[in-house]
Amino acid sequence: MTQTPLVGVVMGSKSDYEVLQAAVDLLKELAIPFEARIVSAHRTPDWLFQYAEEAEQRGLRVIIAGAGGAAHLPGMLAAKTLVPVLGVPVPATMLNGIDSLLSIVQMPKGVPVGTLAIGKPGAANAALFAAEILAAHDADLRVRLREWRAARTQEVMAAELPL
Ligand code: RP5
Repeated sequence: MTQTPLVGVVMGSKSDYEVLQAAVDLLKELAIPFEARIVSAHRTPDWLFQYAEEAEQRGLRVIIAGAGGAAHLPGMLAAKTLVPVLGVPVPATMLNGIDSLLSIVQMPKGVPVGTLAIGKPGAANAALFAAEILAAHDADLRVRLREWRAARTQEVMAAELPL
């Protein structure tokens, strides 16, 4: 993408990309400028702080953060920036994402993280949520979102059961 990114997609590990790709695919489909980075809360904490501190001045309007296990990445980012953070729980351990979901959703009062569903559905919805946030000030994007929804409606209306 050559335009200034509006959405930052970050993940704790390269292994999370299998899930976060669902967000990236939708951002591409909706023609929303984005960037994607690996930012680990416990392995690259200084980079996490730098990313969060620079996010607003670089023009990011939403951050989508996915992580597995003790998933502190979204909460730590939210603690360091006023850019809205959407958290995507990644199923990465024996607990299949329940650990990540609870880590992300149970932010103490004062530092919100908008938490989505576990895995790819959550990643896709994070991108759609980001698009809705941006569409509040972007009439063209609102049209693209309406068309995207209409296409999903048409898929259901056209579906036939294998009776
Ligand atoms: C978390 O640990 C990451 O977000 C990932 O979901 C999980 C496993 O990371 P790797 O061991 O695959 O690098 O920090």
